Amino acid sequence: MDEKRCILIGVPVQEGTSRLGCDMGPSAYRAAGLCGALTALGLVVEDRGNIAPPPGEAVAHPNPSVTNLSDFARWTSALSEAAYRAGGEGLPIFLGGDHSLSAGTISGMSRRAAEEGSELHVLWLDAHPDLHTLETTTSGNLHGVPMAYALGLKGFGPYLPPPVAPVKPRNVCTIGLRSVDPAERRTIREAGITVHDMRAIDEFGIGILLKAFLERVAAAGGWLHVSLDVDFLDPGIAPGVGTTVPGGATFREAHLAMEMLHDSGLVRSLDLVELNPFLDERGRTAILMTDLAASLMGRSVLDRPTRSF
Ligand code: Z70
Ligand code: MN
Ligand code: MN
Ligand code: MN
Repeated sequence: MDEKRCILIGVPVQEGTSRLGCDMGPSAYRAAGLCGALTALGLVVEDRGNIAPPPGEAVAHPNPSVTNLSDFARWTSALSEAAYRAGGEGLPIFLGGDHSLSAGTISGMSRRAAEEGSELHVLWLDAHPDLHTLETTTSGNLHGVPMAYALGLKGFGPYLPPPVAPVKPRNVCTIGLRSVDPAERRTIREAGITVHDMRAIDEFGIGILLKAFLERVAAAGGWLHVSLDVDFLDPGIAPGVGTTVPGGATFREAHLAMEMLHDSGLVRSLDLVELNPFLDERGRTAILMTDLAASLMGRSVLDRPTRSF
């Protein structure tokens, strides 16, 4: 893998949500200048444009709430393949699109890591754990299921093939949780993933929590995938998202996390998800997410441009 090569892949999926607008996410990142911000860091940036799933027929599920299952299955297989390929060529950044895309990106990156003799670790930055299965979801919005799929949990067959290399629960750390459904609570307990909710951030500080996880990834010689949901951030600074949950991460907490991720040298892939430009205010959420991605890729306070809205 070329360490300095960054591959942008637009993923205009919105079928995992009940609000329209996430399909404009990839355009908003491009308009916010993501490509130029990364190039300015000395990275070789290749924008592969947007990907599309193959066509297919609607599929019904015994759980009547489940919506757009066929879209989810087709996006997942297309993205899994795209991530597997790009993960062997550079550092892919997936420009969402709603969080359902992570079922594909994580399973593809996990397969790539396994093939190269490593284990994929996942840092999940989100207000939600997205740990529903097709059987437990009550909203039926499939952006609520990708982490469960990537873990290889039961409850997706026979509609999706299981991931080639399911992510091990001990390799997953979620930070920022503040909206968890009862079925997800059971899964967290039974599967044993690491969970740092907002209370833990307040009590210990995000730096301490993240440092402990990064040390574990490094000790395991692991690959790290970061999945950044806009709603990880406080809605006061990031209004451009369909599911705002009060009490999110601050500007400083989020930037610190990105800077520590950069300094760790462990990150192999990144999802930017749930940006809804239709709900944004003069592009400020797209710009903030772009700045966070640039921090993760190495921009430091000494070369951060001053931006005005
Ligand atoms: C809820 C559900 C969700 C993202 C909202 C919310 C899921 N647990 N995920 N926003 N990214 O509908 O299943
Ligand atoms: Mn999410
Ligand atoms: Mn969320
Ligand atoms: Mn740095």
